[in-house]
Amino acid sequence: MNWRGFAPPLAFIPPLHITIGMDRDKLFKLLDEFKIETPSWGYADTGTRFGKFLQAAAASTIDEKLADAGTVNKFTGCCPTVAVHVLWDFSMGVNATATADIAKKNGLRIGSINPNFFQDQVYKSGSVCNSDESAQQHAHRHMSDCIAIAKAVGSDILSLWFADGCNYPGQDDIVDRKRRMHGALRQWHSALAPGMKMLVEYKPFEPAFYHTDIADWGMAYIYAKSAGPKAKVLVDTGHHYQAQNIEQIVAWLLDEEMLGGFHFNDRKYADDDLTMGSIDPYAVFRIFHEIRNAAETHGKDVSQIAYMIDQSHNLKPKIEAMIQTVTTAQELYLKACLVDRAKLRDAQARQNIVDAEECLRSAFGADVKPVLIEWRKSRGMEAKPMEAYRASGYEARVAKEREAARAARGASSGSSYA
Ligand SMILES: [Mn+2]
Repeated sequence: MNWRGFAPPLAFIPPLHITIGMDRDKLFKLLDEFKIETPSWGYADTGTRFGKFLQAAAASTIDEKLADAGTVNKFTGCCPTVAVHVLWDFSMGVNATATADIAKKNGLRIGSINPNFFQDQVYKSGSVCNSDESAQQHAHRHMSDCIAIAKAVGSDILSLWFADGCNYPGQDDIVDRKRRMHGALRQWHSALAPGMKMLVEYKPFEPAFYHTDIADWGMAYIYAKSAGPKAKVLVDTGHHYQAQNIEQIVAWLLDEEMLGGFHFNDRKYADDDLTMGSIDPYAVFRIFHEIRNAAETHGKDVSQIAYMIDQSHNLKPKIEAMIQTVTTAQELYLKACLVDRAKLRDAQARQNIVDAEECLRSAFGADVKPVLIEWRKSRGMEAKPMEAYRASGYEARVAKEREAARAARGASSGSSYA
């Protein structure tokens, strides 16, 4: 018998509170509250600027994307909302509430509304930062549509990312562009419905390769702060330079009460859109640790943080990749919940660096899979989401249906940002 075949008799398995040193009900409650939004574009065929590899089971229509998102939620139990990209998911003039109804039929709600300020020809020199007023007006009209859609589908988050920037020194005046962005964000903030919030995402480069108008968290913070109290910063984990200490940014934003949410993904080189935790899971753990630390040590309200996935699974099967991401997020979050904060504070007070670091390392090294299995069973879910999804035969079934539907439409692929 090898170790993989070894299983101790049931009676010898110690109770959870002994194995993990924390109250089971508290952990289960933390898991209940940990919701992750999946993106509609993560279910469609996407690719790089070099090419796109099509998958038979990929979703093309918003109905198909919502069916896929509903499937991920069914097997993971923690993805009740779906982010939408307005021009990819809604036709202007089409009743948005019909889309909300389809979401509901799939056990979901429409989550964050993501405007598209980058694909129309008019945006060649940017959207609201563009010196050409017709481009600015085009962006303003699009934003009005987005706010109307948000109201119609009952969404409370507008998630803003801009491709605005310059490719060459001297191309435009950096300060003029900053002021244009300030003006647009203030104007939109005042148009938000009560209870709605506006998240401002940053990215250092791409598609602009000289300067980006919201290049880092400091700029996003300044823009959000000046727009008003409903504006917060969105941290996309892939939108940082190499070696950037992301958890420090998160800790600062939490302490300043300016952290709005996350776009989860991993990266090796730039904005690679890889699966969360595939390159550096300890970095994700450290981010979650700062969030739990803000809540438990510093008394901050972290309940309103929007956890969202922003990944392009252009080689992996899309639903499997999403389930893999969600369960990875749950595992890393749970590990961060296990950090013994009293012990950590004590080690910090004694200035015992090794003891302090070990508080993090031992939590990161804990095997939390049994806890997740027990939590899922207690909530009436499948113990192992990936296995259960594969056994369901969903992918093969929709691949057949969607190939036929595409052939009938005369289309070879669906929406994409590639
Ligand atoms: Mn993003």
